[in-house]
This record gives sequence, C-alpha cells and structure tokens, in this order.
Amino acid sequence: SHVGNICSMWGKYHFKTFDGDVYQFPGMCEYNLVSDCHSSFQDFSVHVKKTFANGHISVSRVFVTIKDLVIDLRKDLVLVGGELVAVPYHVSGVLVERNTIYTKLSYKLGFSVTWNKEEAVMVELDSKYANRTCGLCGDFNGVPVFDEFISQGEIVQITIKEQEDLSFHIFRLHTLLQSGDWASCAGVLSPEPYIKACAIDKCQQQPGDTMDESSICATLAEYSRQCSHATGIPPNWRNASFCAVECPFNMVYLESGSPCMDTCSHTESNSLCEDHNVDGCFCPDGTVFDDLSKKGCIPKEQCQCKHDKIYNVGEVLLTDTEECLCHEGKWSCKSLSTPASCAVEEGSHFTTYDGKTYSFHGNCYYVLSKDCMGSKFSILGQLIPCSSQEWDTCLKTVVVRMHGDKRNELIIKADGKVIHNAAVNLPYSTGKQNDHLWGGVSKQIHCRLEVH
Ligand SMILES: [Ca+2]
Repeated sequence: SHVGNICSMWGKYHFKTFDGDVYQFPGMCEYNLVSDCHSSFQDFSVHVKKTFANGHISVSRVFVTIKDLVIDLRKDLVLVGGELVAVPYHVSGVLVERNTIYTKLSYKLGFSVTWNKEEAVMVELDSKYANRTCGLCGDFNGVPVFDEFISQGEIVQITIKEQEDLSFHIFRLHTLLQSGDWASCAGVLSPEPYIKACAIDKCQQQPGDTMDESSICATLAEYSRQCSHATGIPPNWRNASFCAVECPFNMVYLESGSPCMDTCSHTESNSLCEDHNVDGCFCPDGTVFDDLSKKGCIPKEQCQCKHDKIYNVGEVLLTDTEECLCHEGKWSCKSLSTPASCAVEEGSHFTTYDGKTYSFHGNCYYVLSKDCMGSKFSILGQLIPCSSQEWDTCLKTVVVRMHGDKRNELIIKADGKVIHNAAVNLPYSTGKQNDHLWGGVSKQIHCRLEVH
C-alpha cells in the first residue's frame, strides 16, 4: 500500500514516520523532515519552518533541495534558487503545481511533497530510499520503533508525557469515525493513532478553553487524506458549520476528487489522470474550469478559444490558408486553398497542375511531380509499352518517396497491389512524420497525397 511510503505532519505537532509511528514533537523552529542520509552527497532534503501567529500554528515555508536545486515553497509564492517563478513550474524532472488547497512538488526520480499551505505536509517517497533517510520522518527501514532518531550516535527521545483525561475527546472522535460514513476508510486505515493524536491536542489547551474545533478539523483532514491515498473513500464530512472550506468562483468542495482538473484548454485531463484523489475545490459535474478568462467553472460548450488573443464561441479566425471557427474551446478549421491536381491517364495522356494537356510515350521511370524546394515528396511513374498493344504505353508503377527516403518508398502497382516495405491493405495510411497517404486503386490508379 502507498501509505507505507508516506510521512506526514499535521495539526499542532503531530508526525507520522514512514514506518508508521505517530508521535508529537512540539517544536517551533525549522526542521529537517526528511533527507537522503545514505551518502555524503545528499540527493534531496525537505525542511519545514513552523510559525505561531494569531494563536494558530502553521508551516510557513517548505524548503526542498534536490541536488543543486533549492526550492522554497511559501504560502502564495514559489522561489527557485531565490528567484520567484510562475506555477506550474517545470525544471529538470521537478514539477511544482498548485490548486485551491495544496501546493505539490513532484520529483520524477522518486518523491513528492504536498503541503496544504497550512500545517499539514506530506512526503511520499519511492521504496528505493528505504533505510537511507533521516529527519523527523524517520529512517524508513520498515521497523516501527520509537528510537529511530539517532543523532551523532545518541538516541534522541521524542515523546510526550501521558496525558490525563483524554477520554472525552477520544469518545467524540470515536463516535464520529465509527459511523458508517467512514467505514470505507476504517477498512483501509486504522483511525486509532489519529484519534489519540487529536485527543492530545485538546489536552494541551489551558483549562477553561472552549472547544477548539481546529484540532478536530486538522485530524479529520489528515485521516481523510491518508484514507484517499490508501484508496479508501472518505465521506464529505465538512459542512458550512463544521470545518468549512470556502471555494473560489462557483467551485464546490469535495473530500475526494481527481487532482487533474478538466479545463477549457485541456478537456481530457481528468480521464488521463493517474494521481490519487485529493480533497479540494472542484468544478461541478458537467463543467470545466475556464482557464482562459478565469471565470470559474462553465459548461464546455461555453469555452473560448485562444490564438494570440481570446475568441468567443462562434467567432471566426481567418489566416492566409484557413478559416477557423471557435467551437467548444477548440478551433474547427477548413482550408481556404483548393488542392491542385495533375494526372496521367491511359498511360500516355498528361494533364499538368496548370491544366495543360499533352501526350507522351515513354519506357522508363519518370518524375511525375516532386517538391523542388525541399525534398518532402517525389512521385515517380513507370511508363512502359503495354504487353497487349505494343504501340501504346501503360503506367505500370507509381512510386511515392517521402523526405528522400529511398528505403521506405510506397509502391503502387497497376494490378492494384500496394507495397510499403511489405504488401499493405487499402485504405492505408502511414502516420509517420505526419504524412498521410490514402489510395484507392481501380483500373486506373487514383491516388491522393496530402502533405501537411
Ligand atoms: Ca524505522
């Protein structure tokens, strides 16, 4: 299961190591969450900086280093090597992306960091890093033990005093998480460590404090995230009066939705998506996100098109060669130029592209037409005396050569056979280099060649 490769921190000071230990570490500083400690040359590291403001503990920055690259994730900004960058941002195998809830950094060689821009950070690591990490996420050796934080040969004990009277809070969460709504999650992930962690939060409060729901919200959010990752389906547990999340535009909050959002520019993102579901703000069913005018979620039919500027549905874009209509966010184009044609008929009657006709009797391969500017195509015709009527010539073979490639010619024979390295069936098209060839063979050869 994926959960084994996840380390996370959430709430006021809860951590879960790669090996599954949940512990509390009430530090307020900058910490190493995970580093590659296998060799002196560090592959990567993830550090977090915690801050306390307005009675609220959160992570204010996440620093990720990958080899020489230093990526500084902040609540609303992303800096790479100290320079502000636009998101989504790609560089050497690293992708930084952001949605309404999360900032996510993925490194294709083995890990990802997801931060909710508040207090929760999750690191997912490839198994190849097993037993070679250090930091608050532990050593990732598969053994859940309490003493895996070894610093310079000394064991660093991270623990917290047993708290009194956790019973009330435990009871409240137990009741919630044992309800039928959460059954799918309970089936894939035990809620016990999360319940206990949350209860500890409550007891850190001063006597007389009113019920603080933020700890419960943080716990349920974390449990829900981990449940989604473990392929469970968390319920929509938030509502307007309990742990509410406000979504921008007309988006709706879902506990479990595809992180790949369909947009006017990319209407197939969702169906091609391989990422785990996440919580967040999503477009209602039947709509896509308007990423051109940023007007929120709209029906696909209302999507505009872009070409230098933005065009509305039904607007026409005219170019030298095409007339394009904006339809559902896509250009539907037709060519304005009519194709010219030339012909060889009866083996000796020629019509040029410009309409001149003449007769010619040959006995060889002749160039019928070729691209004389480049070498996109050349078409050869084999004219030889007909066997039945020796005073006349027949077109025996047509050879189409693309890009001067003599070893990959398309050969059309008078008997209807078409050969492209081997005999092929009609209709035949070759997708190579975007050249489409379409042929229909009858008594005379008709061949249409389109070069794009
Ligand atoms: Ca361990």
